[in-house]
This record gives sequence, structure tokens and C-alpha cells, in this order.
Amino acid sequence: NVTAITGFVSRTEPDPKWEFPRNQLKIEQTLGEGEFGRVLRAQALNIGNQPGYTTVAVKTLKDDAGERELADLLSEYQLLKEVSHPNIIKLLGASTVPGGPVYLVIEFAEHGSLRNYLRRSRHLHTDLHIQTNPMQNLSQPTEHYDEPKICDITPNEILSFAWQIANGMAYLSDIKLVHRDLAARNILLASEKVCKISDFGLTRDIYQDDAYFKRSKGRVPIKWMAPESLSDHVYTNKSDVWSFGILIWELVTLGASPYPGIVVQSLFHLLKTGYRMERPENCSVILYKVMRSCWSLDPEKRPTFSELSMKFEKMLGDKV
Ligand code: ACK
Repeated sequence: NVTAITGFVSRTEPDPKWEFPRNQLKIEQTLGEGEFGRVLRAQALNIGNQPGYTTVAVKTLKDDAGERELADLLSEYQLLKEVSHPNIIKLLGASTVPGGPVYLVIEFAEHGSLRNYLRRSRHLHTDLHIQTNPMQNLSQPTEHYDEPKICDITPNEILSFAWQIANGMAYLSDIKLVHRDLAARNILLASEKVCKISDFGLTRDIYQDDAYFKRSKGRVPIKWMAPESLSDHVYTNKSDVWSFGILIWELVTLGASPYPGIVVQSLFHLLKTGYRMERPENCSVILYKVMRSCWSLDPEKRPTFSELSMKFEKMLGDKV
């Protein structure tokens, strides 16, 4: 009874509730692009209840995209209409009337993807707080750089990111949706450092990324996938929980690539025989236990997102 987010939706009649005129969008620049898709930054005139111009992100397809990619984009459109949660990216409108490209207009996240944000934060001369549990050593940068400050990150923020993402995922579980591509690259960071889950599986073919193993059916994020997804293509909220464990690892390592030095071809066998990533240097035992619980071979033994959310809430509370 759990519905995967992906699914075929053909180009249908424009939805008057969401349709937004293309000529009210002033495209400014490309934020990112992949094999078949592109994300643009634009100014939208009078979108929603907002008079004047609003900065937005526009998701669209490249010229060489096919029917499948169009179906995925429209499917994401249908899905985004239905979801509403502070930790899930918000749809503002869409331009689908024939005679131009399909545009999904979504809220603009000023800090971009969480993965890039985390990686940028490494190059700081920072004064992260000295902390105790649960993120014991995260605050001890070994090097100081003289570059201007790009972004700031504290151990508490890392926990807050994990908590926010768990909350968004708990909501998706409640409405019986499976994300299937949960990873730091698919979380956006909006103002006030609010995490927004995005890229609902549908766009996983779109972005060129080493994380995706090229397959005939598209690009598959092997290193984020649960063993049962790798072997049997089974995707559930519990396989999302496995990916969430990898995401916590990405958070703690400030955006490192998982399983360094391990080729994707050998991963499944390693996981089946009990191998798991070791505790990162700067990760507390408590937090490591949480990520390991997400990596139980038996999906039923993994925590639920609401349990994870409560866990992080407690860890955040303990720190204050
Ligand atoms: O880290 P980034 O700048 O943030 O690089 C990626 C790129 O587009 C490809 O996904 C950025 N991006 C995607 N959606 C949004 C959005 N809604 N707001 C701001 N940036 C976005 C992302």
C-alpha cells in the first residue's frame, strides 16, 4: 500500500489552480544542469499571493530529453501539488500550456543543495563551539583558512538538519510516499537554514552525478540504496531509512562521498556479509549508533522516521 513517487503521467490539461504564464517569468541564470534537465533561477511576477517579483527556481528539460523525462517531470508536478510540509520544497506554479517548455516553478532555496553547502563549510576559518556529546569532535577544525567566510556550520546545526529531514520524511511516510533518492544532494537549504527535501526520485535521471551508476533504466544511486533495493528493486519507507543513514554520514563528514575507495560493483556483497562504514572521526558514538540502526539488513529492524525524529529532538534537547 506504499506508493512510489515515480509513475507515468502524460502531459495533461493545464491545471488552472497552478498554471503560471511563461511570460511572467524572467529567467536569470542556470543553477545546475544534468543529462536531461536544468534548474534555472528566475524572477516570477505576481506569483501566488506575492505582488511584484519573487526569486524562484524553475525546473525544466533540455532539448534532448525524451518522453520518459517529461513524464517524470509531470509526475513530480502532480506529486508536489499534493504535499505540504515545512521541510519539503514548495511548488509555486507550473507552465504547461502547449507552445513552450514545461516549467515547474518552485521556491528558491538561497543556500542551494545541502551537499554543496556542507562542502563549502569545510573551507572556513571558523569558531565552531567546543562541544560535548553527541557530536564530540566536530568542532575541532585542524586548519584555518584566511578566505572570506562562505558559510557557517555548528554541530547543533548538523543535528538540526538531521532532525528536519527526519520530520519531512516522517510526513512522507505518513502519506505513504517513498522518496527513493534521499541524499544530501537532494536536500535544499533555504533561508534560516531550513532543510527542504526535493528531487522526488523523478529527477534522478536528470542530474549528472558520479553517485549514479549508469544503467539502461537511468542512473541509480547505488551507494545510498538499501540491500533489498539493490537485489530486488524493493523500495519502502524502510529503504528510505537506510538512505537516511547514509545522509547522516554525509552530514557528519561535511559532504564526503560514501564508501570511499569501494567500487559500486562490490558493495552489495560487502553489505550482505555485514560490512558497514566505520564511525567517522568526528562522529559521536550515539550518532553512529543511530546511523548503524538505519543500516540493519532486516528492514523491519530499522527505526521509523518518527522514531528518528524523536531521537534527534532528544539529542538536540540534551545539548542545550
Ligand atoms: O548546490 P546548488 O547550487 O543547488 O546546485 C544544485 C543545482 O541547482 C542542481 O540541482 C540548485 N537548485 C536546485 N533547486 C533549487 C532551488 N529550488 N533553489 C535554489 N537552488 C536550487 C542546487
